[in-house]
Amino acid sequence: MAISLICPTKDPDPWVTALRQGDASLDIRVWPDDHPREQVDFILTWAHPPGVFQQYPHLRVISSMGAGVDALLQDLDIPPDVTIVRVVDDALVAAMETYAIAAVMNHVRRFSDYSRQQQQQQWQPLAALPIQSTSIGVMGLGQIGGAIAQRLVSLGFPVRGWSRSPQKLTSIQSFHGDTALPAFLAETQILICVLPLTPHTRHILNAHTLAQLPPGAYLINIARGDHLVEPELLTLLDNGHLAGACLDVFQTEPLPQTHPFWNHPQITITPHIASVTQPVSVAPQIIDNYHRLQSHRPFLNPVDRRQGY
Ligand code: OXD
Repeated sequence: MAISLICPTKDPDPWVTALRQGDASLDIRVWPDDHPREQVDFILTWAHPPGVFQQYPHLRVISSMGAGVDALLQDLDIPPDVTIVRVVDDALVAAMETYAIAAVMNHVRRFSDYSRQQQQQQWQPLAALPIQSTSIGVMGLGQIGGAIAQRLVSLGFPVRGWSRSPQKLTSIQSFHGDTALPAFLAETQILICVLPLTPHTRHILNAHTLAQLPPGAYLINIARGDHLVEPELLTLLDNGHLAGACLDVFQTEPLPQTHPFWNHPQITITPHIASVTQPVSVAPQIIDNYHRLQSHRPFLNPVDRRQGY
């Protein structure tokens, strides 16, 4: 049986190399090259064209190249008996942590303000936000959100977390469920979104929820563009309720040239780089899952399709 790589927005070569280094006997094919689709039982994918999996009659497992599986779960053509697995990777978590810390520190030490001042050749010291009293709220307390929250605690920030189901994390004030969301937001001065994208969390960052943050709050979104209602963020920035936002993810990527975020003075944009999965780092778990399929053993990191992560 064979593995097919379907990743139209990524270069497949480093993936093929990493997989072959891990197991030289693997039969690896790259979509859309001509290959017998009926021999493929395992697909490794990112940003797949909708409907493409229907070409594979003997498909058994789809592995995401990244932590997020929202694009796969939105594809209603994937038969229910096909298992979806994702990668869980310490390097990926560490990259998300450093991005979150950089975005938080950029805000509390006013680097965006200084960058604006530099353009005006303005020498004007500004007060930094005090770490001990700037409360950070992390939305999503899974592996990534939990690690980010703990790192921010270790830097001295008061940290609170919100998740769908109850989570207990040392030194983090935890909230869960819809009813606790207003209390969580009310005292969050820097909001970091790392939620999985599900029907429940789509558009969770909207005018109603963002207005519940205290005046002068700051938003960091490193989850998915569809968590945020983009025009409503602009309203909250332009009416002065929010101080700014740092966004790594967008409803449309790459961000269209005409998008109003590009020139907004209070928005920092990065091109979906908070974490980029390294093939060599995750190839062993992908190969392991491929062997588990062949030997009918339980998979690593299977996705619960009902929960959405
Ligand atoms: C991921 C991503 O989900 O890169 O891994 O967004």
